[in-house]
Amino acid sequence: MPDSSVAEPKDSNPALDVIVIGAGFAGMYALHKLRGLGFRVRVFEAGSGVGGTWFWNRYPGARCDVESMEYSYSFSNELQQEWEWPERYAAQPEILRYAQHVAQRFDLMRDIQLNTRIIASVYERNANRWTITTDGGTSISAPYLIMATGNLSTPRVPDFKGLKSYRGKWYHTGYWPHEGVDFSGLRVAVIGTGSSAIQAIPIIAKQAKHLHVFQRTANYSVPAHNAPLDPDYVRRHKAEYPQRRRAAYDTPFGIAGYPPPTKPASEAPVEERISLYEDKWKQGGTIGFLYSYTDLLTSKDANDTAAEFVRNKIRGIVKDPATAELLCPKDHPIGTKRLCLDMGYYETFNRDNVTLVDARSTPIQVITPTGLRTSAQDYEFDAIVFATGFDAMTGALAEIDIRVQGGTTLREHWTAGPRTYLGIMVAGFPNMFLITGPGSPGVKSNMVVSIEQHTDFIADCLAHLRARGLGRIEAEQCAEDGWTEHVNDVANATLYPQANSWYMGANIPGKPRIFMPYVGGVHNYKKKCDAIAAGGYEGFKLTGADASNNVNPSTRHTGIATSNA
Ligand code: N01
Repeated sequence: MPDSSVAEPKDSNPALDVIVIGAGFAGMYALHKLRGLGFRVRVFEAGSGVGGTWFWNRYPGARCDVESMEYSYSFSNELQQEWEWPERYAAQPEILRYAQHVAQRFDLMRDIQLNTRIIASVYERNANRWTITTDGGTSISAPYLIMATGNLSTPRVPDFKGLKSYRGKWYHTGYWPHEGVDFSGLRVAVIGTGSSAIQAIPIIAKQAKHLHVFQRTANYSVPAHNAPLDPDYVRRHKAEYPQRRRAAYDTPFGIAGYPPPTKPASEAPVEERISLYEDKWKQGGTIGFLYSYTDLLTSKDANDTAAEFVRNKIRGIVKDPATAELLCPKDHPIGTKRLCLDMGYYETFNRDNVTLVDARSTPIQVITPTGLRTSAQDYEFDAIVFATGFDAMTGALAEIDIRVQGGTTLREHWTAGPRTYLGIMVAGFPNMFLITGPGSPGVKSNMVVSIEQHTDFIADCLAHLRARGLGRIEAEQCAEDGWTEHVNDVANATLYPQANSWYMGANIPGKPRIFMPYVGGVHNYKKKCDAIAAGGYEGFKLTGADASNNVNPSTRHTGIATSNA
């Protein structure tokens, strides 16, 4: 638990160069990378262990939708050669085990403080330092602050009336009990049909006496066809790792090995299209499916061909025609909400103990002591699972009172929606970096690839400042304005804004509707970042060391030290 015995704020570790908030994949790599460059770094993590998303999301069936050979760090060839992924798509316990292994292998834990939630961070311009405050009242300061707080780390339970009165057990998928939950013999409700629900429902259905699924918006899902990894495939993949990792940066999603589409759907005859979609369905996976044609995410007509293919699959799998039709998504183009990946989701609705409830036409009105009431009827449940998502991308940052002393707060700066330069810095907030922040391709890419690329950019930038005796970097307002406009322009040229997705902030009442991720692709984004760095950090203002910010002088002017990877 956080140290609540400390009454007065005090600086418990004055000799730091960089504070990192969050010990998920981003915070762990930031620590490793910056430590390798000689920076003195400390990471603060709210959870009692490392792993971020994979520490918290322990719901049944939790699994990554990027193949495990790709969803892994590339910074250490030894690590990627040694680690054995058992399955095509790794399950949460396996990914958590990997995160713990990385923490141990690279001796990270000595600089990670667990069980410590950061509630405030304040930048003092004269001192050129960020001071963070923990929920135990301790203050720590350093010249640089890195927010590795994650994009899907603020679970959201809708503001249902009556929840406090509920006498059964309730859970949120993003905040799952470590000891697991046994639903055997219970009457269970799952509310929501996003990626989390679609993974959890088939498993919960096998345990529960009866499962009711409350669906407000039907979602598209493609099969994972998960299976144990073939040792020959793994051997070949590992032999090609260096080329594959490089190639990932030349792709829109940061994942190599999927041949990019070469023609628009409009140019393909109907039979050819169906045959290609059929092949992709048989192969499984979301990237392959969306990579069928060049225009699936830019042309509604093209998109309709893929959407109708999936709807026909649902109609073929689900035996009851009314249930099948209710499961067919019709209100948004396929891929504009995160395309889901499942293991027997639609098939689950053929079970006698599973009922689909239309929470759009008969909305949930209140949680009762014994269950819930919709506009149509009362239901009784022993357990309710909220698979209702997250305050995505900005939620974790908004929970911290981030401000510049005598100036504005981040919440104020983002009143009309998040604005960043490259998703990495915010104008008016010097020396504070975001890893995969809004305006970056992060959530629209293989997260681990984007995390490594962002962290490398930030680390190079800090080494650049140090080598020149500089102490402060801030994004210029015009650079932030230009980038934010570019992010919007790129999104508006696609179908993405047509969905009420968390990418748009649409799942949180009152949240500004602005498309938050950069969908120009990892390839274009990385080229832009590389050019900016090579040009001396265009769009950033780098200023002098008069701030005397105490960046570890032993490594000053030495350039980039060798990493111990
Ligand atoms: O959350 P979501 P999630 N009454 O926001 C419904 C990543 N992820 O946790 O669409 C009734 O997608 C809501 O309905 P609607 C992935 O990026 C990855 O599932 O707003 N229903 C929706 O159906 C993913 O996109 C993996 O109409 C209500 C659901 O709750 C992201 O996390 C696995 C409601 C929320 O879906 C979030 O996924 C899991 C209400 N009042 C997650 N309020 C993999 O790697 C909300 N809903 C595979």
